[in-house]
Amino acid sequence: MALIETHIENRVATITFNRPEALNALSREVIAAFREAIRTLRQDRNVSVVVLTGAGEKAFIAGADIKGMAELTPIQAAAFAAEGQDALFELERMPQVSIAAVNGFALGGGCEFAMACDLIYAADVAKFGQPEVNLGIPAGFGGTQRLTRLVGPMKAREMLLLGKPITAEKAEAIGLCAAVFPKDQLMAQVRAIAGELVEKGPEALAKTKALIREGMDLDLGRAIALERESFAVCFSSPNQKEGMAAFLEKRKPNWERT
Ligand code: DAK
Repeated sequence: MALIETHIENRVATITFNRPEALNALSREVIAAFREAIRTLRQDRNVSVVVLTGAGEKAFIAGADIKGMAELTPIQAAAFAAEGQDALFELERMPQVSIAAVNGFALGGGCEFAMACDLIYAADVAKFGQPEVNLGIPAGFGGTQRLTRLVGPMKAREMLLLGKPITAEKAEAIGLCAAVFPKDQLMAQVRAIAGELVEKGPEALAKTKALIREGMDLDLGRAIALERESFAVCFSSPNQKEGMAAFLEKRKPNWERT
């Protein structure tokens, strides 16, 4: 059975982390298979949205594989952290919009994989957490940085220093996920949201997601300048003409997918 399963339907690719017996923990092999999957998908012009979810009843991803990490040397730990961090940069930089459908535990590396997605939706039973301090290590796949940017330093410190998981409801309240759905409705709701995204202008989506990510690391003046540039570049795209013509002609746009 493959560690990562990819299924494409209606322009939506669903990547399932498929190690339910270990609560989908991230071994080196899983991370390598995941990178391979997103490298293939990023070039697939038939895919507009990428959904990440976990196999089994209990977990999205319960973290990096603790058994695999236990005996790492510092040099191996640096290589492992780099593999995870690079995978998440690649995920963030995909032109397609990514959605984490958090169906259960999203702990440690699992919470970090979700946070590298553009949108996070959670089942009501899901738990989010950065419990690494309980294992004697800090978060290693960008958690100290992405969580702080998403929820602010106080709530991030609470999660990262105390290491206690929070409920999906609390995650929504602090801005760690966009919405919570009953567990049995999560995938249907996420597919409906993905279906809405598929209808939007492709360059507009890619530029909007990149502007939000890149802008967060810039001062406001530079970020606004970047926005101006992207806005102008869109006017060289046939899809800007098509989107506006469709509005004026009261019809649905017929996007060009390149
Ligand atoms: N790794 C490996 N196996 C795991 C696992 C994990 N993260 N989480 C669960 N499993 C395995 C369990 O060992 C168990 O396997 P068997 O004993 O059946 O062989 C199976 O999944 C089912 O788990 P449980 O029996 O424990 O299930 P429960 O429902 O009782 O508990 C739980 C569910 C999620 C509360 C519990 O499994 C748990 O606490 N899991 C560990 C969660 C955790 O601590 N996650 C954070 C992992 S650390 C870095 C790079 C990366 C990172 C840090 C630094 N650098 C290199 C700097 C990232 C770190 C992490 O993500």
